[in-house]
Amino acid sequence: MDPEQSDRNENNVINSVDCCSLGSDKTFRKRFVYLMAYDKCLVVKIKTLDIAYETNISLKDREEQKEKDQLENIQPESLRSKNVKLRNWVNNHYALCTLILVTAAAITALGQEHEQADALGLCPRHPPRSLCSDSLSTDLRGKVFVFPRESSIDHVTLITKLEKPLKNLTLCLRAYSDLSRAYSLFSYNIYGKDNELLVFKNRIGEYSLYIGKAKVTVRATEEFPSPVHICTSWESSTGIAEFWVNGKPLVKRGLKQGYSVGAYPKIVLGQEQDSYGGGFDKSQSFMGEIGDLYMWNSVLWPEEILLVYQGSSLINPTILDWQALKYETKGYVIVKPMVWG
Ligand SMILES: [Ca+2]
Repeated sequence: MDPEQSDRNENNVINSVDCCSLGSDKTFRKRFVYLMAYDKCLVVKIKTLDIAYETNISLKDREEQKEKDQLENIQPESLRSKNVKLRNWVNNHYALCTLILVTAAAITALGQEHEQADALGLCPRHPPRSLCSDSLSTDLRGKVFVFPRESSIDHVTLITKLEKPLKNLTLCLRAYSDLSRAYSLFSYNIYGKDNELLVFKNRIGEYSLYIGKAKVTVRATEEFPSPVHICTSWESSTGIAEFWVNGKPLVKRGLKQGYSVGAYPKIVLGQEQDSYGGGFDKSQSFMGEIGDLYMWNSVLWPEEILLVYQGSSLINPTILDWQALKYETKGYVIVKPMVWG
């Protein structure tokens, strides 16, 4: 699907909830759990699910499917049928998340509005302590994600705790692909907004940067096929977008001056999102290898870009760090040594 054909798959179902936004702590003792689904807050009564909560929190991966089935059976048949989409999303990493998702599905299906949670004073002013932040990060120095086949399934989700909108950003990565068709290099959506930040390769030597659905396109001289190092930056105050390909600056463009790129992103490598964490199209998928991905909440100086291109790790990445990366792979994605960097 063309990345400009936005919002086609959007709906009001909470079809994606990040474990990072679950909270319970003190509110759990009050027999409530709140759930932040980005711009919505649901409060969930822990009642019939008490026992399930207690017994599921420390489950091992291999037991999750069994427990997930049990949890789903807690829902009445009518609710289950209403929440097919949501169930497809059930996160298989955290039993707690699974439980809350199913509970939230029930609450949503029962027609309770998220405002109720606010009315009860249970919604946090800030997103609660991240469960995901406890998940292990991996040092991928010298390694790449290999996307070995063309599909509409295979992808990597990059996990970051980005709670404030971005006024400035820089993104760098290395990619090696022999695709000559268009593909997504970096797809960043926020809840309810497609193409919030997207780096898209249209054809050989032509790259587009999308900010808040607007787009600029730049041209570079490059050999095909050959590994490429790409940095792109955007600055809200001027709207100036820059591309650097293999350490060389391309002609500057400008877009979305004064805009802020939304927080709580869903970041996907390997596929181009048309909804929040989904809406993939095989014809825009990436096939090849991606490595050395870093993202900052600032515009790097040209000297810094060159250091990054040369492989220096002096510049401390604030949003995504290849040397401490939190990610999840889905489908056929393999981590291998980088042999071409
Ligand atoms: Ca899109």
